[in-house]
Amino acid sequence: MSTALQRRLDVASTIVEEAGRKAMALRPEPGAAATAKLKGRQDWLTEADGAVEAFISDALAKAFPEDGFQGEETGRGRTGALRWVVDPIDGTSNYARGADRWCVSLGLIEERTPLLGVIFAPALHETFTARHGAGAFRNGLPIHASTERDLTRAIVEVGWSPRRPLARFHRLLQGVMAQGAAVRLGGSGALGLVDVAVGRSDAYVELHINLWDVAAALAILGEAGAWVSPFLEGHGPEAGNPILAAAPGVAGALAEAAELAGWGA
Ligand code: LIP
Repeated sequence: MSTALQRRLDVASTIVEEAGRKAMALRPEPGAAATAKLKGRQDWLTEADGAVEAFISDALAKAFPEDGFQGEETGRGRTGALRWVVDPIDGTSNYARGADRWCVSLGLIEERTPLLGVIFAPALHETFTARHGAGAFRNGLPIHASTERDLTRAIVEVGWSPRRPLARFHRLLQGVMAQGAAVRLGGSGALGLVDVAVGRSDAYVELHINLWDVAAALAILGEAGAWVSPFLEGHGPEAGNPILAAAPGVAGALAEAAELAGWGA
């Protein structure tokens, strides 16, 4: 299976790199008149979302016709024992304004096991990859979650969306900050999660996130030695779940603070 998986990782990396180039070519200029549309409150859709997802879906259908496919914009297109899951532009609110913090995220899962992930941030010149059992990498170099054990020294990103009540977000933020952590909010869940994998931050927590946002990052986090909440259990694959990814040394204290804030309620 590892040879077949490695071939899938190699092909996926080539497809995502080309997809990233297409997205860069379509990115609005900073300060340009907004051309993006709203799918819902603060939930943006650009021309690139559809074009990039279609490109990735078609390329995977040609390379691995037996595999399933699910995209943020088109849903469950194809079924198969292995399922590719794509967020064509993660961090769309940033992308739509010409900012750099966005990425193309492509993961492969089998039932509830993350098998591989490719996350390409073209404007940041970074590619994150991982294959189950074979390590996690940033631009081809091995990465590992941080060894931080003290939340008063930690950096924690708290993801936000209107998908959960604002009061609960405030409680979560307060719970994390009361532990002494410095808080970030970057607008791309996938990049916030790989920051944990590479050790640039010590945790990412969000009240609700979707499968396409995390499918690639779950494989990368697992291979980078991060602690990750059981996102794929329950209704995670179908309806999303909360997520906490953390350096092992701060995971317990942060999970306790998040629980107290009612993160999983
Ligand atoms: C984003 C997620 C992020 C969430 C944002 C948005 P998108 O995905 O990565 O976790 O907080 O609201 O959902 O919409 O940029 O693909």
